[in-house]
Amino acid sequence: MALTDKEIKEFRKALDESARPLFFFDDDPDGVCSFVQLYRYKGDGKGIILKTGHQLTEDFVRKVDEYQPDLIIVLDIANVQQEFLDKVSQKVLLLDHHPILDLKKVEYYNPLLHNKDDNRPTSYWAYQIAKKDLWIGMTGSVADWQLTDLKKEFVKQYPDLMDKKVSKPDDALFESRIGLLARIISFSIKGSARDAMKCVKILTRIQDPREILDQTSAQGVYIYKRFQKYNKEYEKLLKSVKVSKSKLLLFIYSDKNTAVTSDLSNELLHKHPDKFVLVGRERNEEVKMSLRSATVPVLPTLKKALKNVDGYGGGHYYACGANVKEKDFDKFIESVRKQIK
Ligand SMILES: [Mn+2]
Repeated sequence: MALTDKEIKEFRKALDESARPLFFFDDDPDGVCSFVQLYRYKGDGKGIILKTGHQLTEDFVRKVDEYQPDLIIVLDIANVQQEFLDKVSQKVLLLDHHPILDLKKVEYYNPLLHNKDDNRPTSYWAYQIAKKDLWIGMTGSVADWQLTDLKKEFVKQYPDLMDKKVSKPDDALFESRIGLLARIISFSIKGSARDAMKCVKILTRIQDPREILDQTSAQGVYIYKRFQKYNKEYEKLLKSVKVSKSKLLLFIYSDKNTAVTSDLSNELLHKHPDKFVLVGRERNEEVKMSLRSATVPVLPTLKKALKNVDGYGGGHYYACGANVKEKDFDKFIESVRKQIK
């Protein structure tokens, strides 16, 4: 069982009844597409993109005090801290699809609470609530490596954006126009939170995906240009990746470049589906990384490798993020290597 009809209606009702909702959302396409759908449905409120490594900490209580919302909605955030919930007086709705957190003082909407195998993306559920912008729900879902049952209606309405024959999520992501849109959104929100929010605001005003894909409106051109700026750098990095015979496809780059570990690891896995992909970015004596595999469960492998090293991480079963101190990085990699043999 997925999120129940009752839950969907309850969420929608809370949004309908709110006069001043404040949204916190993840800085990836799934988070952004979730926010954009709910914001367009409501036509009101304020959004805050979280560039804090997928977590909502008590530091953000300040933002709540500033805006004085009557409802707080948290979207696609893997790590919501209890201290935040304890310090705000408003009702908080958490819509998410990451592993279940043990939290109090929150109304928790997560398909995993009903079915341990249902982790359909947050933007998919936002679509079920808003029922307004199918293309945005689909973009966020494809970005999170899932097609879902939105596909059937989507290929009917937008045959030019995805062929109905596409059956694998990564083919949708890397070989269709809707996937390109997902990657455009991912790149357009790189950089500072301020720059990212500017793009997100523009996204809330786009009526048709082709405005961006074919650059047919000034807003679309703006988003596409932001994408191109980061894409150039990205393509260069992608070309420099060397693939050996090892099961582990390891690629580390320096922080002179933008954070694209998630984007890179996705594309490398699409190109080399038999590999265990680990892409890291060195910064401040830490390696920030994304891990992907189609064959080896990533989350348990990561959890084990994190034992006895200075670091942390988590995510989904086959896609994770982690942070390990440089001094322990070799030890960490050794453990991954041993496990995936
Ligand atoms: Mn997500």
